Amino acid sequence: MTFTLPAPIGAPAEDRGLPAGAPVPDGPDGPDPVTFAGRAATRLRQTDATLYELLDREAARQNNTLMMVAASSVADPSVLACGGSTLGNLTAEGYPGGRYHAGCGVADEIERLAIERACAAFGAQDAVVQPHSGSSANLAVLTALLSPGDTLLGLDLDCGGHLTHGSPASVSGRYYDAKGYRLTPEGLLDYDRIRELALAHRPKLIVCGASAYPRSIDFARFREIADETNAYLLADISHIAGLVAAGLHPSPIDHAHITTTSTYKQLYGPRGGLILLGRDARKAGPERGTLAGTMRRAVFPFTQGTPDLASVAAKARALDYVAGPDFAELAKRLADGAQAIAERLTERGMRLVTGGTDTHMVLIDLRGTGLTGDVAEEALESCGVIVNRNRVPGDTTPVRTTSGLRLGSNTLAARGMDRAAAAACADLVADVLDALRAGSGVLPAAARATARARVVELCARYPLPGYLS
Ligand code: DSN
Repeated sequence: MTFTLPAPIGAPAEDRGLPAGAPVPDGPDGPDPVTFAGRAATRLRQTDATLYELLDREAARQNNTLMMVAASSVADPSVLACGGSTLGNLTAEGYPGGRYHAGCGVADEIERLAIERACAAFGAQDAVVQPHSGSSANLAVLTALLSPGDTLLGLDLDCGGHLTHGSPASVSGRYYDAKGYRLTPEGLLDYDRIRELALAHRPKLIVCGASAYPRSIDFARFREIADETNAYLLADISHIAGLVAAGLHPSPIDHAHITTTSTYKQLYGPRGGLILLGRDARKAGPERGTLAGTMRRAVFPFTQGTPDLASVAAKARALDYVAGPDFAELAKRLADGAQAIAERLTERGMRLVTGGTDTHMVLIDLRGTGLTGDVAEEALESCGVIVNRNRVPGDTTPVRTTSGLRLGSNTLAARGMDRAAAAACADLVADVLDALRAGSGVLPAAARATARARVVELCARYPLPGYLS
């Protein structure tokens, strides 16, 4: 099955897959004054065939593979349209009503709309919508609340924390005195131990949230610990933001002083980040003004220059969907899908970190199977199943090897997959891993061909939403 970018209005019939000379219908994919999408695609094809071909191949790859990377999702074409719009031409340093360039009247309206929608989606009091990513959002928070050398406490990277939560590989662990908390032998957060560490180290900031933790997080308990130790609490909900917005995971908005998220994972939005504030928004910040004002200054001018207004518009589009009536169904589907994957993998004899999931994420512990994460990831990719190798608690293998695989259901849910279809994806994963084990780390060609055919069939039955029709 091939997948090409849509032909523009006015393109010859044969470019649209119609018989030569057939009347060309008007369609939604032609040039328009907002994105110039069709015209832009034609210009790209005419002026840079190399790049056009690469983009076409990537579109086909996404359509014809099962994306199960927990840190990804698929944005609606209307989100992509905003990201590719003429707003990308705009330089607009500052915030609505206080820019450092002229010509920003429309941009102001768009940014205000994005803020309004972010607040509506999460029940927040205020939002900063300019961070270029979740990492940028976290680093803005850190630099606003901490001075170099100050102590922060976050989940260790190899227990599922994020680089920006104090890893020595990141500014967050290099410029600050980062202390880490770990997990119980079962892979769970140990709140009593976190409290002990907070009392011992007296961090100025406690970070909760994770990149590889499949269970619910008790944000209220974290806030109790932060209050007892006079620390700020940052909740990074990048992985679970959709479940939070849909009410399927407890919300940190009024527990954490500050909540951050990336927008391209469970919000099905563009590359980007958000800073959200709840009941502490209007309280005094560490220096002058409110905490919300501190966060705005932390993004611009402290850590970023001009915002990407096209991305801000794309966030506004995605957040409107998140706050709307259809999102609850999608969020329920992704939670159900993850449950179905966890159940089926367990039935198939796989060991899961924590034994299951409360979120979209399932972590397979490969220890004892003779496989490592890198070999399993590569074999699955060769069949069209895209996952990522991941360390598991207590892992002693190098980061590029790992003893685990991390799976997620965001994109499967967007494709409309119900529990049964998600379980079929889990069976596919289990079949490939079983065949890989039987082949002592080499996937037999017949097993690959069978798995690849099942992937193609599933992708055709559950196409990416809005892309081909
Ligand atoms: N934080 C990284 C991950 O979870 O994979 C990228 O989003």
